[in-house]
Amino acid sequence: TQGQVITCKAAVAWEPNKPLVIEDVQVAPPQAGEVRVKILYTALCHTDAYTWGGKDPEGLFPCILGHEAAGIVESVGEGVTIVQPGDHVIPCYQAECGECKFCKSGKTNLCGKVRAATGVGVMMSDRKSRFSINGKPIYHFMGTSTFSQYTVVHDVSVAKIDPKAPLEKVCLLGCGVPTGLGAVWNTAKVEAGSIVAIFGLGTVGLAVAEGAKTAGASRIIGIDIDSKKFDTAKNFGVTEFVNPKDHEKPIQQVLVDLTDGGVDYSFECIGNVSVMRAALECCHKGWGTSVIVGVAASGQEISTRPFQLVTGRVWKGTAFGGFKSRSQVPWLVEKYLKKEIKVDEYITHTLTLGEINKAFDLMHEGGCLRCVLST
Ligand code: NAD
Ligand code: AHE
Ligand code: ZN
Ligand code: ZN
Repeated sequence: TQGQVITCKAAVAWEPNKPLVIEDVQVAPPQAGEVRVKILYTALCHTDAYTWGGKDPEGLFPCILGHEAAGIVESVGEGVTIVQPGDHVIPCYQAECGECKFCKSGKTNLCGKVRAATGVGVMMSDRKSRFSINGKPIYHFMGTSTFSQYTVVHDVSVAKIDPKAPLEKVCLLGCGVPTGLGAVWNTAKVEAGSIVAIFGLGTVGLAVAEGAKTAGASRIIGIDIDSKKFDTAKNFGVTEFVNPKDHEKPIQQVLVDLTDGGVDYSFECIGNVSVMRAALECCHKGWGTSVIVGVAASGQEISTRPFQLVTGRVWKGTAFGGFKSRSQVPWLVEKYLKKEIKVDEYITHTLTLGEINKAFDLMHEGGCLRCVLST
């Protein structure tokens, strides 16, 4: 198949909110600096639902969504040395080139090399898509487009992993789990003994709990409007549960009262701007730090009284938990193989690519964390 167009099945999002359609899609060969990957397993993340729902200013249609996956390199374009056919890989929506201003700064995991193209659904070299249906281009998404049996990614957007790792599990290390763990370890740098509050107990929030537990947090308070979330959350390290619906007072006040003045660290893992405000305002005066992890809809803005920051609270955000993708995803895979981090526990459902619309429906049900699709 090397050098040839591959026709395969992919789930195409033709329009926002319209069911995805499994189509025969032509996937062009990888050009210089590109890699064609046979995707074997892909999970759904809330961000896919967000873009599909028309809430993403970068969402273009028709497109192939998906960004939490694992597969095997099928072929590589000219000049690619990072991987070779047969390598087991995890596509990385946050690239790592090692050479750009961002990568060299040592201050961020963001990479600037291909971001201009991945934000507009095309490849960097010619600003074109490698996906088409009978000649009509279909946009890429997040530089990954994993809801397809084959995809083309930039070589800086692919992490080579240990072939011993089960791809049907480690596909989760493409987004949600690292995001939560890294929000704690890299972005907040939570110290032992800290009081932590987590808003939203989906996969990302639970991974924050797991990260906080390993960091030695003394109290891990989980906040969710769905009380059923607490049972599962306990297994990930949440020690106390608060449902805002059980309280008359604003949730930030409830937390301040529970914690003698506020928490040391809070994490917003929902994408709701009023909750982001509450998450900042439940932080302790003088040092409390709040990390925004959730992705808010187009047009939404955050606000608070500046006095909150003047009096020492810190507002931060995180992308992919601050992990440098190509160098650290393989390390996370090793940690999973050594049983130092959970992955299997987040997988509540398994379906096939053909059942993807059912998988989107499941995301709105409280009992679903991650649904892994086999392609
Ligand atoms: P999810 O839908 O599984 O979890 C969200 C949880 O929030 C659910 O348990 C829900 O019951 C709860 N919730 C909703 N409204 C609430 C409210 N008002 N108060 C309290 N709880 C509430 O989603 P997920 O896959 O875990 O993703 C969480 C968020 O993180 C999404 O916005 C996603 O787009 C974002 N995300 C960001 C990054 C990043 O790099 N920054 C990476 C992955 C996901
Ligand atoms: N396209 C949206 C923003 C989406 C967003 O913030 N994405 C997160 C990852 S979510 C993964 O589930 C991220 O890492 N952003 C950094 C980046 O480089 O995209 C918008 O509002 O335009
Ligand atoms: Zn995601
Ligand atoms: Zn870079």
